[in-house]
Amino acid sequence: MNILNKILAICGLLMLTVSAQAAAPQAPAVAADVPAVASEAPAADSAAPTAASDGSLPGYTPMDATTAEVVGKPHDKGLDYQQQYTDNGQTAYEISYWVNWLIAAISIFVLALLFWVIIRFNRRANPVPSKTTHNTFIEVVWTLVPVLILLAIAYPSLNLLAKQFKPAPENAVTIKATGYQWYWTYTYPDHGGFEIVSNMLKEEGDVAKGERFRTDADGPNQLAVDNRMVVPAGVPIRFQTTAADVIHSFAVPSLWFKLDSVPGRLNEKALTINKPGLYYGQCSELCGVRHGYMPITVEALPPAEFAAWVKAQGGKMPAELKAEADAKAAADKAAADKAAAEAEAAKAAPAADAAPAATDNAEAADAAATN
Ligand SMILES: [Cu+2]
Repeated sequence: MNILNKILAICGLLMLTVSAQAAAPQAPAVAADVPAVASEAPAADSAAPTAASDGSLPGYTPMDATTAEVVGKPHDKGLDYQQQYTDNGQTAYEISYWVNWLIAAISIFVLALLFWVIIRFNRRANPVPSKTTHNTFIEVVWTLVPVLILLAIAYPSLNLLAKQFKPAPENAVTIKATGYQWYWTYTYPDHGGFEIVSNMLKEEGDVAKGERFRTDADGPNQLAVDNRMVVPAGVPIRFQTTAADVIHSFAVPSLWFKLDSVPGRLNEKALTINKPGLYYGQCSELCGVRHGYMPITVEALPPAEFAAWVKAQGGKMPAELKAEADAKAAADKAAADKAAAEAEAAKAAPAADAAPAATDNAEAADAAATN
């Protein structure tokens, strides 16, 4: 990244810092007073197989953050946007850079004009000013050029907007994130509907003896979680989010999105993650005292490994579920056919049925009389 982009990034950063300080000066102190236990959710779904202390399950080992492709964690001298791992993110990243360049060029041009006017046309240098009030050529230019510039920005922007609103294809994998005060749960409706509860991992000194704490393999401090949102890479995902209590916001900058999680609403977004890896994010809507302690870890796995993880969680792949549903439908149909055939047979021989029914009625009358 060159000097100009760095300057722009520093200005942006300064503005952000100022507004963040104004908005939440006390946040960490308040959060530290609150007993951490209050936010704890049950560690895992009861239907899922029991996880080992490092979160591993039979058939699945969590991706190691010290060796895997890791995005979204802070690093030294990081000023740029996070690297992008979706097609839309990549496009948006490029548009942003292009527009930043354009803004810089226009600013420099206007500044140069100002200096030129100050130096060339001050009272001393230009004692007799021109009385010119109109110049058709210049007026046409300063109207047309801005229009062309705006069109050049609008076309790719609207194109990107349209792509971002494009719904997920029919065969996309549905994953639903629900925000709670203060953790996330991830549900997999296409894979049997199991649910993962995801809490931030605490540091070694902050947990009771025997409790799981964060290691470098889990990820950075305050970003690592006990159970990650595992997704397939290179496959379209229909990501949905909602909340159970207050408004949260699911944000993963390296996947170029932030989607509000609103109680009673289901917000949806289509995305395809281009590469396996670990993607970190955080809740991005002030949602209470522990708002800063509900991070997001997305683990994108190659589809075969994702299938193994689903199995390890006690879930089933859509093809398996479909085969089961088909088999059940076939069995139900066979049973219904059999019942219909029996009814048909009964209708054909009504005398045979009538006799036992009469006996039953006689027995019932006898019983009533005795009582
Ligand atoms: Cu939140």
